[in-house]
Amino acid sequence: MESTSSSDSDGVVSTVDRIAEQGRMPFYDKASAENLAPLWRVLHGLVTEQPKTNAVPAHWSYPTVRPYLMEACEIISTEEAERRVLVLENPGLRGQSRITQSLFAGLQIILPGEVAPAHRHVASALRFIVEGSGAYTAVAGEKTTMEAGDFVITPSWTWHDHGNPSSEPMVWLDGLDMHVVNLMSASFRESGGENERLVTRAEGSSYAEAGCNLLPIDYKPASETSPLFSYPYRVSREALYRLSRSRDIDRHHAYKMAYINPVTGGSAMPTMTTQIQFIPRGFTTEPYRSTAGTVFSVIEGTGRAVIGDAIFEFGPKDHFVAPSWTSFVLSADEDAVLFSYSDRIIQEKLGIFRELRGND
Ligand code: 1HN
Repeated sequence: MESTSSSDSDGVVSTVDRIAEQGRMPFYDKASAENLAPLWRVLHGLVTEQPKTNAVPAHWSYPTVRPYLMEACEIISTEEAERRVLVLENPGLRGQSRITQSLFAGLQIILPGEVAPAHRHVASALRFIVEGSGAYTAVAGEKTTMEAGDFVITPSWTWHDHGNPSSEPMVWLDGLDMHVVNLMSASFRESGGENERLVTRAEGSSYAEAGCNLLPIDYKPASETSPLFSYPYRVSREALYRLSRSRDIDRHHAYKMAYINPVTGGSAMPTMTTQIQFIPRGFTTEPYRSTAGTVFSVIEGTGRAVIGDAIFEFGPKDHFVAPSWTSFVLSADEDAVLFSYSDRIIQEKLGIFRELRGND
């Protein structure tokens, strides 16, 4: 083998290799002083044979998490926190605010009467509503009132604030792509004042313009992100149940649909793939893995997620994560509906997405 690596395929460094490497140390030291480093010492760690990630399968049960959200409300206001969010930290990536290598996930709670001030950032955000109804988010001057199961988008660099005029706390999952933005050192953020909170369009304007398979004849997209910034649960749920009556079940995904941008037919968001699936009671999917680590939010039902070596019993409002290239199966004890998001769309645009159905 004409490998330049100093270890064999089992990572065992031979005595001969070690002595040779000792002899090269003066060169390494000299080169280092000129900001030069030998690739051959790091090559196989940089270009791995298979996807490698420190992210591990993980599960956040809502009955465990909810008291922490409530306690967070006692120790800090939304005003002081700006956004009162508990980050879902992958246990293999602690301290990095990552649920996978590329994705952020957090649970945000907003109490009755609270307002989260306007700001904007290059990072795109998705909200998936976990609990409550009647709070709103305002995006680019248009309010949308949210309820559990709704999927709401904050496109890159749009002003957004949230408020809860209802009488119940509201909790949602925040998914953001800021680790991708930061990878490319492309982040900007601004805080807003009163002007940025002004509502300039009637609630429902976006839906009227783009939500009915019709578009105004002079329609010009503002960005690559879907102009529909709210996808109500009652619509998505109905679509899933209708699909389950019109199609054969998919062995690996049961009934799964992607949220789309109605203008392009492509992904609703340019940086995060967002999907919803229905797994009928008693069904178990066959093993599946992809290079897109995926975050799941359980809307309805109970069941089991086997992700790599981990087994999670899930119920409504739970969250779990399947890291890149880790095989998983999902089973439902009761009819289950799951929302999920990943960086798949970025990988597809770069031509690097891979998936595997079944075990190898
Ligand atoms: C953010 O702006 C929101 O606008 C939520 O509600 C979560 C996490 C990290 C960075 C910005 C929001 C966020 C966030």
